[in-house]
Amino acid sequence: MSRLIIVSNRVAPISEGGPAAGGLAVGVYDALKETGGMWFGWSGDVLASGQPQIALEERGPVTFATIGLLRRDYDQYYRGFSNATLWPAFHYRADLVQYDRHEYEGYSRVNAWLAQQLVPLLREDDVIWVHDYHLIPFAQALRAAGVKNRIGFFLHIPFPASQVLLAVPPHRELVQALCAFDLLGFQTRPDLRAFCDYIVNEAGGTTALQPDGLTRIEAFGQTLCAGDYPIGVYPDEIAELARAGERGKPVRTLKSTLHGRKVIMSVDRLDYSKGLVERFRAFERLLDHTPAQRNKVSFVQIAPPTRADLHAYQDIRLRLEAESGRINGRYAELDWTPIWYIHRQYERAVLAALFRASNVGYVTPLRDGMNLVAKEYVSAQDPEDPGVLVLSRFAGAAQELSGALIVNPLDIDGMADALGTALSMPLAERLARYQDMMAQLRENNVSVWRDRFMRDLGRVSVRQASLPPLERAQG
Ligand code: GDG
Repeated sequence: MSRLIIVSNRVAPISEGGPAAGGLAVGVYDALKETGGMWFGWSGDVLASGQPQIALEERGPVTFATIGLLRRDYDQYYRGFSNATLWPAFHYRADLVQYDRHEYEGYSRVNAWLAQQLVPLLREDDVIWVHDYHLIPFAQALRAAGVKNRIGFFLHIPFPASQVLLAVPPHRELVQALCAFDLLGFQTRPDLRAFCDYIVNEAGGTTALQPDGLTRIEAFGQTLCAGDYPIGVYPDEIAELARAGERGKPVRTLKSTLHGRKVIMSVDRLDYSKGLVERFRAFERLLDHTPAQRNKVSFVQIAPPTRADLHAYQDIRLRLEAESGRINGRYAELDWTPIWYIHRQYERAVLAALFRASNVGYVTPLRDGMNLVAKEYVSAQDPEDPGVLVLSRFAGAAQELSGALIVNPLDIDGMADALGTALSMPLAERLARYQDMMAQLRENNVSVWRDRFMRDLGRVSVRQASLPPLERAQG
């Protein structure tokens, strides 16, 4: 059987309770620990000088192959082009896009270097699955090094509309690089459509939907396939974690502090794409418009630090601190704090238990590839007495979780209304919505996501070699 080789920017440090904050780490680790294989990528170390060396570590069925980055590479490839150019652009924040040609050169250079590090570890029949925006040129780099294996790519974040992508100066080179993969996976159909739109209208290529549901793409002299593969979770595993934590200390502390008040819960990396400021304001609006909710509900926002050495992230942190202080200053009483803003990380089991103990899951990103927190929140609920999910229409998860109260995160009044509706929703309706969403989560769990992608990757390369040229193009 061929080995699965996962390549991602960061190989997550895995502790007993699974990986820490970050959706890619959670999803990929869950997918890999079942099949076994190798996970290759950056160790998280930044070296001042020297020659970074690969470290290999076996943990059960998974081999972790990690390597440090030199300071300049970290600055250009990771902090620079990946996170100050691609991340904002792909989340529709053209206003935050910074571009520096040297950083882009660093991005390309580090991709080529990482690919060269991987080559000696590869076997002929390995299947390589590359993840996310840091590694767009990775297949091109592997091919240049003579690698003939099947190579797939999954984008965890949105693929932006062409007019937004054009804000990234080397947009054409990036899309051309994507076309060196055998299979491209996107989180949702709208992301796949956005990619196809670029291929047809900007790159002069063709796309055609095949009977098997994959989209065949011809562009830049390459033929490849693309599809949508919404990432999932293991809902029953999360439910079990949440149930086990029901009587644990964090939940007891929460409950004793709340004195029977309701609780709205949010968990996000502290990222400007997550819509935190708008979310705080909508909670304030709920208190403004519904005096009966004052002193009856608290909003807990857990927001572990992330990319704290980037200016845009320091800025969102300051804004949130100001907003939570301002709102608490307006409404807090001696015995009640409206917003608990907690800038630290918790264990996965604690989060699951807190989700279960809360009445509303409040997940309102401005843009999100999928958003696993939304899926984890639903999974963690008590099946007899579930909470309500309030979910942004701009999270990929909204394409699947129709049992949520879907909101526009820019509509502060609309979000405040949805919070009010969620807090007073009768049990029968909560049950119906929960059951609907749980059925969906079970049907498309993270193994299904992985298996669909791997099955298609196994098919495409064989077929691409034998297919006749496209007869009919579609946008
Ligand atoms: C990217 C895409 C896509 C959060 N705080 C803590 C913690 N977390 C965990 C959550 C969840 C994960 O991190 C976050 O995943 P999300 O999906 O919500 O968001 P991103 O990190 O932006 O992930 C996203 C995802 O990739 C997967 O494809 O869904 O759209 O942006 O699992 O529970 N975990 C722990 N402590 C925390 O304090 N242990």
